[in-house]
Amino acid sequence: MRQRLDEFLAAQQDRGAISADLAMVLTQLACACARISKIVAMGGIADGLGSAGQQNVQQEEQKKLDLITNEVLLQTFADSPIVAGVASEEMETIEPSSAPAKAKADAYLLLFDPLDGSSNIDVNVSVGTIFSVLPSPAAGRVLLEADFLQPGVNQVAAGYAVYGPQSMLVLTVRTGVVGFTLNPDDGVWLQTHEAILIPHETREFAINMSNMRHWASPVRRYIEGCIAGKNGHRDKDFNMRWVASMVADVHRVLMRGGVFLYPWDARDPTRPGKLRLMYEANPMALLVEQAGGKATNGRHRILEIAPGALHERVAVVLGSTEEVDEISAHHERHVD
Ligand code: P6P
Repeated sequence: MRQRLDEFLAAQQDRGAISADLAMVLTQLACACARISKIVAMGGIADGLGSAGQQNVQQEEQKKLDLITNEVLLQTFADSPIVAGVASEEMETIEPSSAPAKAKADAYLLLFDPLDGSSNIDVNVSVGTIFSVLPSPAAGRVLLEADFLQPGVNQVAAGYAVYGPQSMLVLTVRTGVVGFTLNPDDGVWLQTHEAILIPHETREFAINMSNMRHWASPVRRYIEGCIAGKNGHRDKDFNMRWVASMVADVHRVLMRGGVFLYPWDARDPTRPGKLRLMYEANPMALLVEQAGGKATNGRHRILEIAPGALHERVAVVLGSTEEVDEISAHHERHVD
């Protein structure tokens, strides 16, 4: 009999790995993701496709489903006594809970990208919800945006729901990485993956090759080595994948290994990368490290980056340790 998510969370609570409040937050998150899975699956039937006709704080076109899914998560935690506030890719600033700030110090902060990869939604490619849970430092006082600016090592839980051929919830509470598959008949998340581990070696890289001429030389040299395969210094041939939906690409890395890169590029030299630190890179980096992989910005561990702003971007290199180390070596050899 497969374990349900609530049974997994109760077991983690019994072993002292998580608090009852954190178990409740993750249960509510999973319920919201099950609702989002149904909404996404309806696509054009419920008039959910297409543009919302407005931009988000990133100056990116918002899809209708970006707003719909953001609202599902907002409503879930709007008056939560245990989530002091939330932050979202789709909102300029934080949304404090309407419940009074807990006097005790065990409230949480929730950050999410409600529908990552939404540019794919209109062409029916897998998308997902990415979430990160931090401890709230605002016990008994008004919550501030600065309270969210914590390094990724502070995360007490992180994960994503990927809405693909199956809807899966992949989660860590810092005791390894586990996977649950949604039973669409009853909305129950059943454990289908225990102790997900990323192989240290891989032959598969994921990057948007159309940006090649814009990359810094360490990244270009690394990818040239992969493309050269057995004819070059790597002595093995590589395969390439790029879904252009981070949740789908990272899920593949967690399921079978690989290395995922979204590096800095010269299209906008002032931007360190395209992906956001707080609610894309940090949760994925915790999952990857908990699964035995590595996650850097090309040089430094993502989880140790001190955030300066809620929506700041970062270069991302994550996955099988051998490849992440190879990319770091290229950066060390290249003095900018
Ligand atoms: P590009 C989706 O828009 C996203 O934020 C990530 O999910 C994905 O990895 C990346 O952007 C794709 O970017 O430039 O290849 O379209």
